[in-house]
Amino acid sequence: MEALTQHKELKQWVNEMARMCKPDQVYWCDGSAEENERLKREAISSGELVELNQELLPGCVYHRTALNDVARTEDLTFICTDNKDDSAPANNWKSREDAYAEAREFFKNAMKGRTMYVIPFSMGPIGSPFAKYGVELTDSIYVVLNMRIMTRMGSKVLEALGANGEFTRCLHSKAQLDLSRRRILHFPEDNTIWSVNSGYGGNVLLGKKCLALRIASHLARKEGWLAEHMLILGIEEPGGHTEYIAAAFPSACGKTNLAMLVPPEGLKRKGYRIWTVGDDIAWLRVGEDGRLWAVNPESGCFGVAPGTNKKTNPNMMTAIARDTIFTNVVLKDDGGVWWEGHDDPPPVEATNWTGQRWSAGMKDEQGKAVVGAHANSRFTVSIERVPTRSNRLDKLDGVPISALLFGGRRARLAPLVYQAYDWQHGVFIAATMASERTAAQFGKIGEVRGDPMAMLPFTGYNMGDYFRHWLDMGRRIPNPPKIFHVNWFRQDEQGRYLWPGFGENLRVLEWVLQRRREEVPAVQTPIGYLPNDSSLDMTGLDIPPETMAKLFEIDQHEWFEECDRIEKFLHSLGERVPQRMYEELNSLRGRLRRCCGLQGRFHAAW
Ligand code: OXD
Ligand code: MN
Repeated sequence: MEALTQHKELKQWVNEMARMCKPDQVYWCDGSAEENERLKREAISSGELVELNQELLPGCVYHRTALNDVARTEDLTFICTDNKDDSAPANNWKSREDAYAEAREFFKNAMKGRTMYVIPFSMGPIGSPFAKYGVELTDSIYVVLNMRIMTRMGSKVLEALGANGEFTRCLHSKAQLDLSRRRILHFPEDNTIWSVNSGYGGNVLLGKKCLALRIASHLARKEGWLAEHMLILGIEEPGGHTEYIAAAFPSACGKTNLAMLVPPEGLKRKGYRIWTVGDDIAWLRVGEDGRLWAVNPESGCFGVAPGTNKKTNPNMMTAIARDTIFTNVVLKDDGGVWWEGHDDPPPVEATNWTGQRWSAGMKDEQGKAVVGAHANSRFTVSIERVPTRSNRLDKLDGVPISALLFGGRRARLAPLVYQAYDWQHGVFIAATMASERTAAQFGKIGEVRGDPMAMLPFTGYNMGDYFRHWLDMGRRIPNPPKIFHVNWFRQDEQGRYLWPGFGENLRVLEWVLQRRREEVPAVQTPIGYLPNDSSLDMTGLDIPPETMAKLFEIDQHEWFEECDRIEKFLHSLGERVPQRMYEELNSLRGRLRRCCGLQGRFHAAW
């Protein structure tokens, strides 16, 4: 197909990349439903996709990645700049020149015998002041079909680009899916991304992590806004007014579930409703009214399947009943899908994510249980299919943000919720947050790692500069959102969760909004403001006061250890970490010394 564009630079670049990758043909995607169907059929006949049972799951398909290609490979992900300090130490660094030279070898002839698809896409509503355009070249139909769900893609983006619009140059090839030659390379100085030898979503849907977080965070710093790993949620309060919050949690810590939570009975009766704006990424700008405004640059969800069911996320279960791409889950013999934590009982006749015949309870030769779905198996679905989708998804100026939440998975230490004293303290809390590693990253699951703003794997520049940018943003927002830390995952000594989570988290969000409006008092503690015993609405939730006390306990000894971890962590991020972060740490230590009782424990007034 001839390119329907007058954009000379774009055409030249496509030709140049085609000369390197040598595809048999180049195909420009128009984004139409007809094209989607045609490509889907082609992928089904080639075996790249499996058609699922169309009566059970209309419009749904199934895909398996290579066994060595199931999660983002952070160790093979690089921010490539001329000056090492502009990227390292939190990022892996390569010089621009070296990175291009090495990857050129991997891309050379990589698309022989294949088609190169040209995908023009927009992150953010087309025409919005937030929108950034990109063009991804790929030899994978799976990528084209996913990009059509996750972004606004096709001819309308070429129109918006006109003859000389700015765009991010995204090049992807599966090549041979060779792990030793896998590279996910970002060139912020050239507005370019190259990804090779992978087929896993987070590595290859280049609009998502690569553009909307790593490249966008670099652009955001230059242009005075924020690109963040945050869900965006509308909370319609009794009376019909909707407030919006954005919340950052590391991968696989429940952003998708929180973004579409179902209010518990008591709160529903009061009149609360939830509206989903986004489940993974937020772009935030200062609006003319002096508030912070957010858009979700994506148009779909690439969610983790295991654990998703009618209890944890009924809205998502409705969404993925049609027009969904399932990756690395269990394929049932009846053409349905299943994963650990699904509502249905485990299938007797099925194939697991590795393609082996499988049934629940199966053991390998060492006697270890064989899983059905990979722990990081996924579904890709349009946000349009989510019953709680907000009617402001396509609003060009987004939604105004009242509160920012940060949180991780912490079995100990962090109370259910606490509020920062002010913007700078909030930036410190966010910059020093930590979480236990999950299956979304390669590495040792469960290990606590510092993950500033949940952006450790996604900040496209020096982390110290990123903290400074956050501090500077505080000065630019006349009416800034309030900042909170939450931890839904605190456990008792037996490893049992103290808080039920999911829909019940709305009780915490209600307090957050009340605090934003300064409607309720709070207890001042060494780490921030905590709710007192009358300010969380606990109607219908039967949690003993001892458990509540544990949820809000601040253990002085553990917090001093945390301060040591924070100090080491800040040092590990290099010289550019602003002094103000160390000053906040000193103040925290001082408050802990002054405030804690004789037993070294401090309770909010539960
Ligand atoms: C994701 C991730 O896929 O954070 O959203 O890994
Ligand atoms: Mn994510």
